[in-house]
Amino acid sequence: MTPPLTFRQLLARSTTPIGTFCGLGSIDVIELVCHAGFDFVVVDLQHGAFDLDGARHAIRAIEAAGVCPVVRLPAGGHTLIEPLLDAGYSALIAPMINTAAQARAFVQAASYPPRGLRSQSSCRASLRGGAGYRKHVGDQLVLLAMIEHIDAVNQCGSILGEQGIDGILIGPTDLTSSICESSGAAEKREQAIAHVKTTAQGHGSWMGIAAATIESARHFAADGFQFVVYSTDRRILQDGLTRTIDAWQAGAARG
Ligand code: 3PY
Ligand code: MG
Repeated sequence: MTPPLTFRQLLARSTTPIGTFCGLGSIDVIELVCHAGFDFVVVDLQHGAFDLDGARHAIRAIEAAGVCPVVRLPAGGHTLIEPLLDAGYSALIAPMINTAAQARAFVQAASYPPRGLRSQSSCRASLRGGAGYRKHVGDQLVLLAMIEHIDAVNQCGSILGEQGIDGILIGPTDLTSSICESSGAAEKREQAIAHVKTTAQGHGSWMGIAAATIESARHFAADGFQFVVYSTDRRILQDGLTRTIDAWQAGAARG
């Protein structure tokens, strides 16, 4: 079996990769998402039902389906970084990174010395990576800081300046809620997104964004974002169920 593309390999293709957040905690749902054709799956430990053990099962299912596994950590959940890397995840998203110091702590937890504090052990990742694992793990590792607070927008230059941060993922929902304005929040959010985008481009960093609709996902891809995370497994399922029952009820009303 050919191994799935890594996140770096996905980003090197000419088409914009699309993933979704999976938080329902179900390996069956993850398999459905993979077989639907998503390029990557984000196992969501921030808002989802997965624990470490669930995330360890999830990576096996995602890889077996030939899809790229990514994990979103809980906010401030750096103690999980080591076991998630040991389990074989090599693309990590840290939510709510608002300062350069938080970005540095993220990089340190994910890196072996001398850059970081990751401890060495034989693990699933080293078994698969072979003898050179420790030396080469950095070539595959992708660390993405979520920019989803207006403070993070103001600090995004220094966040992206931290060595080891490969890129950012904008979280428009939390970003909007951090813009404490009753009017003009949408315009401020657009300005904030444009500022982050220009800054990321200036740093040569990867930039992705969470999109609530497929139309906005397309818009962001056309606008230069290099990856999009569309919706969540929960919402996609809910939309499908709602559409189904709406169609049934529309027919019942006629019949
Ligand atoms: C946000 O938009 O805040 C997100 O975290 C996307 O999941
Ligand atoms: Mg968020």
